Amino acid sequence: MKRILKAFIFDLDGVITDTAEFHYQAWKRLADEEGIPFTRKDNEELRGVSRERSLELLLGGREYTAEEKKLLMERKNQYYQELIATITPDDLLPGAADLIKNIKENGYKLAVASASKNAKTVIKNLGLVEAFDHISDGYSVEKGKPAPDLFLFTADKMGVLPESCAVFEDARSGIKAAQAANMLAIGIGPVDRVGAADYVYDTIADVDLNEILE
Ligand code: B16
Ligand code: MG
Repeated sequence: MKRILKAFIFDLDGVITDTAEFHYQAWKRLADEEGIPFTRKDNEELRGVSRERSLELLLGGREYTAEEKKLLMERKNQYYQELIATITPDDLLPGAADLIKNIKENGYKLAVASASKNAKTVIKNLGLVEAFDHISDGYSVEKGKPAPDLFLFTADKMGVLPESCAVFEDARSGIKAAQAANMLAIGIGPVDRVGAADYVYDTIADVDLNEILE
């Protein structure tokens, strides 16, 4: 059955702006201070997943108490917030602003669904607060990606059925979440990361809206 799209949901980090790099730098600073090996390749697995889960992946089974883990997450978040304070509209990924404008002008609803508790600050610094009908963030639902909850919550807020939504995602966990929500999944990035999506584009600038809407 042909899907009739009514809304587009954007992931934030790695789709609209490259905060994935800032997350990496903040985790790397923490990992270096703790003497834990952590590479850019390791960071790929942290894309789209919550801060708690990211820390578990970074610690890789090393023993820390719950209180120590809480402090480590606070420290990482402080480093991350120092980095995102420098964000301006110039930090939009090439093609993101045009795609958002194009979708809006064609009468579709638009939302952001990010796992990040810092999403609203990033969107404000990018100058995009007015661009979206709804913004879901790391405070919106209990269960993060790959669970479908964040995307289902976002569709509900827009008053649109899940099957009428398409999701732009750069993370494997995000593609899984979109598909679990019965939404059209559009992967942004390499095939080995987002190849399970219904459409795959290398970058947001390569997205062909006509192809998706055909
Ligand atoms: P925070 P997204 C995700 O955002 C990031 O991709 C992921 O790396 C990060 O751990 C997560 O947000 C939580 O972020 O620590 O700021 O709450 O890709 O879903 O927009
Ligand atoms: Mg992302």
